[in-house]
Amino acid sequence: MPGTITIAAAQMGAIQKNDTRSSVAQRIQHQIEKAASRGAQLIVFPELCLTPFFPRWYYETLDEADQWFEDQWPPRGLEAALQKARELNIMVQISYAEKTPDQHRYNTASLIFSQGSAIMKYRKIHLPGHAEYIPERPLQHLEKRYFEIGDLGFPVERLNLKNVGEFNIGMLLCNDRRWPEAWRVLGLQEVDIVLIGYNTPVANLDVTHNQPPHLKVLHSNLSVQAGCYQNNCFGVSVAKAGVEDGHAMFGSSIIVNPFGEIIARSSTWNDELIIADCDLSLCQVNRSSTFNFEAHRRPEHYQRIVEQTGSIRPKNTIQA
Ligand code: CDV
Repeated sequence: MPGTITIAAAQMGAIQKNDTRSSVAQRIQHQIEKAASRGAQLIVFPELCLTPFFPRWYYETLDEADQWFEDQWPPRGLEAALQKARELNIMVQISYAEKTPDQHRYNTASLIFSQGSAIMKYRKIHLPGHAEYIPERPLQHLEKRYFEIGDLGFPVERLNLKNVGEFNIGMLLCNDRRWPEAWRVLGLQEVDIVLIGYNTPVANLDVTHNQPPHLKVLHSNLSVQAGCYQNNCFGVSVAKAGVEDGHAMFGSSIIVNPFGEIIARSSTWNDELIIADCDLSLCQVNRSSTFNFEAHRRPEHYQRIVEQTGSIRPKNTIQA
């Protein structure tokens, strides 16, 4: 049975268009040092933590958007921060726009193990928004233009960490957290900790319905709390927050336990560290009772989940 791991969620305030990479790298290094000094063994940064959330801007060609992509490892300017993490023996998850040597572009998260040599990678699967400029939208969300759908599935790796023991870790990125299928694929691999970075605007993306900001936070928390409870895992859900290029993002980073309870939450829209001691033995409680998948799941009745994408209403109407 694994023990307790101390995890830091490093919420980041806005990154503006003109911010230099070295200033962003310094912010990241500062949080790594602070987290390590508070005993954290793992620190998690938000989605696209090296750049502004550039999919809100329309570029006619992909080449023009390439200024926001990383085509090398480690990403430009991060060498010192990652070296510091190695010295401090802390695992780091960063997320960034990735351009591969064969010209594929992904919205990617990488977990760098404490020894610094090995990484685990996830490429975002649920890409929200649209691929073309839509003039009537108050805010563009062009992830479908700039990124391909992740090609790695939802991987879970088994790690062995000194003083903690063996545990299983997986990742999601932003919109993925709203999809129960993504969580369940991780849950079916006995994931103990799910790392999630996000950029979620306060403004409405749906022009047909005006959702008040408090619902945005509710839906974000609801998704992570349900995902953790139903899949017996901790969730570390980390925001890019604050006003970026005039657009507010609601922040509200949280760490959630396997009972669905929020055990740490951010209170600002700035760079802010929240830390929790996560007792991984708690993952076994419902894994061996309410959510013992082997005993209780009925996959023979779940075909629609994998065979169908859109919803289909019943054929016949009953006069009631
Ligand atoms: N970066 C994201 O994936 N953001 C979405 C927005 C578009 C709603 C999210 O689900 O938070």
